[in-house]
Amino acid sequence: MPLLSREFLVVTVLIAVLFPGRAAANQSAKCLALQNSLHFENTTILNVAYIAKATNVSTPGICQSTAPVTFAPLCRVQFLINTTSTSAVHAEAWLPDVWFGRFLGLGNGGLGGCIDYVNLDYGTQLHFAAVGSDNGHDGGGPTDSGDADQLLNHPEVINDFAFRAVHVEAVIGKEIVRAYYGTPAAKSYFLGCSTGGRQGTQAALLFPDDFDGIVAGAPATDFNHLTIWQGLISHYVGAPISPATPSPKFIPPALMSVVSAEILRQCDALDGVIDGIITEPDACEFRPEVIQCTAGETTNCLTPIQVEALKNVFTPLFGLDGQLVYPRYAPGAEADPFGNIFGGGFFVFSDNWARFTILNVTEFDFSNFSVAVTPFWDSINPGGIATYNGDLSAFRRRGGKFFTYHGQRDPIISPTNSKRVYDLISHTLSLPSLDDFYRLFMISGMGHCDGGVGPTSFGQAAGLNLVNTSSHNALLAMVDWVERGIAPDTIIGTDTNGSTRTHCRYPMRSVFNGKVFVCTA
Ligand SMILES: *[C@@H]1O[C@H](CO)[C@@H](O)[C@H](O)[C@H]1NC(C)=O
Ligand SMILES: *[C@@H]1O[C@H](CO)[C@@H](O)[C@H](O)[C@H]1NC(C)=O
Ligand SMILES: *[C@@H]1O[C@H](CO)[C@@H](O)[C@H](O)[C@H]1NC(C)=O
Ligand SMILES: *[C@@H]1O[C@H](CO)[C@@H](O)[C@H](O)[C@H]1NC(C)=O
Ligand SMILES: *[C@@H]1O[C@H](CO)[C@@H](O)[C@H](O)[C@H]1NC(C)=O
Ligand SMILES: *[C@@H]1O[C@H](CO)[C@@H](O)[C@H](O)[C@H]1NC(C)=O
Ligand SMILES: *[C@@H]1O[C@H](CO)[C@@H](O)[C@H](O)[C@H]1NC(C)=O
Ligand SMILES: *[C@@H]1O[C@H](CO)[C@@H](O)[C@H](O)[C@H]1NC(C)=O
Ligand SMILES: [Ca+2]
Repeated sequence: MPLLSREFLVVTVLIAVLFPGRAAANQSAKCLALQNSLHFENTTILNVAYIAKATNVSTPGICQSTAPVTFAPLCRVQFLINTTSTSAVHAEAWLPDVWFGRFLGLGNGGLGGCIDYVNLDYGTQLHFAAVGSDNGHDGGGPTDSGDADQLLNHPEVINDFAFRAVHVEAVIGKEIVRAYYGTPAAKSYFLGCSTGGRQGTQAALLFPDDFDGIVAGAPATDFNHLTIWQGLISHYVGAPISPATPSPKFIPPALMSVVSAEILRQCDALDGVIDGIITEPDACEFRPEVIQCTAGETTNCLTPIQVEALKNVFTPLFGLDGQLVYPRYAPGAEADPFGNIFGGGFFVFSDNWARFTILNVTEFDFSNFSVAVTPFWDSINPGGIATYNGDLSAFRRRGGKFFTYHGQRDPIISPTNSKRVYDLISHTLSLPSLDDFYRLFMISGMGHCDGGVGPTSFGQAAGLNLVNTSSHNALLAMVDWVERGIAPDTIIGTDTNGSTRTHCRYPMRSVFNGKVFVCTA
């Protein structure tokens, strides 16, 4: 089978270049014809529009009101898949005129709920036919929890969220691509982070044929345990509080900055460079006692209760049976503002997941929340959300490739958990190294999915410092791996000022050689 439909590609590009007006007119008519020509079971074509030039299009639902389309011309198909009589997935396919024969499925974030318009645009910029869905319910902007109340007493909506939306997005999305271009996509890819990283992992486990290459960042794997842990992290520091009666465990933001400065003082230099980046937080044994208040001291220091709270934060979470529930919080990550897990309230995703899918109630008092809930949560495991299973054998057997990455300064999902998942797969498959199909890149300094400190942009999503080479771009690296058998040994991150750093794949370590960081076994 040819890797790409090169003749098709060349013809399309030539027509576009030589006869832009004429090609556009034809392409537009061809696009609009999809409104009546597409017929798939349980699927309604809601709207079809040809977007001739860079523009802002309006979006349905409550997620965003407009989305930029910088890489036009493309054909936009909005559709609805009724997955059961009580659940439905809204989705969009963006089909660029200049198509390189590749399909791209996109993931979601948090407990949402939002079509990933930003990466629909990104995918089409790189000439993929890109498809995104709302994960089965509408909601989940950057500041809310994903309108997770739509999950309450709707087990089929939970199933869409936990495993089904990305699958139907791939199945129907590929059919739309085939119908529009007259040829199926030669290769299919997935791109997502956080919940999207979990969705990519779930796809590899449950639907190994859906994607040839999966780019899954900061995966929210072992989801129930993650959610218990996040709730407890917020609880350790004093949730819930009221402004009138703050918990004595609470660490106000100004004091938290003192904690972060002390963490850097104790651990920044461990990697040989004082640069605000703790290359390997697993090597940092932070001792909060060092800044405990001495007699008469009242400012910029911790009470014994606050010291205890921080010790809990930076200790792995064990269940009442002594088994590890979830790894510890990464020292240094508390400085990243994303998610505000130390804000004093019970962490919003934990609150919503508990109420709307585990307890099935609208109100709940989390004052006494504890790790003792773990067996009960495990027994419910809504929609099979856990996504903690090392058996990727079917995905590996069919030649699938998996690129995963995790910020070492991730403030809401422990980067150590991605190592734990790597080790789980390695044990389950009896493979000491997963290099032939699964590579995990630990990104020093990076927060949740992107940002943080230092060179942390490597094409993992739109809106970053995009460099269009596979050495610097995770999605293009994946294309090289799937289509040319060239696996990424490292991924090079770029900073806003253009400086770069080579990031290493686990279990290699990032070591300073006196001049730059290099990867060593
Ligand atoms: C599309 O192209 C064909 C062949 O080049 C031409 O005959 C036809 O008129 C074009 N259609 C439109 C709508 O421009
Ligand atoms: C899209 O909207 C943004 C923000 O309002 C604006 O800066 C940009 O110019 C718009 N782009 C186009 C192509 O209209
Ligand atoms: C499909 O889902 C939509 C949105 O939830 C709903 O309005 C419609 O009635 C559903 N159609 C069927 C046939 O169930
Ligand atoms: C269509 O939906 C029904 C349930 O509403 C389901 O049984 C059937 O398998 C679906 N068809 C496809 C092709 O997914
Ligand atoms: C990256 O590639 C895309 C698609 O070819 C192109 O539109 C974009 O300008 C390129 N960006 C850079 C920074 O080279
Ligand atoms: C909540 O509903 C789920 C089914 O969606 C059920 O398995 C679970 O036991 C319920 N929780 C409680 C506390 O009853
Ligand atoms: C939490 O535990 C305390 C001490 O056992 C008890 O007094 C209180 O009522 C509990 N609160 C809730 C909401 O269960
Ligand atoms: C970019 O910024 C970093 C951090 O501020 C600094 O260490 C580095 O020297 C800068 N690089 C360039 C090329 O300006
Ligand atoms: Ca350092």
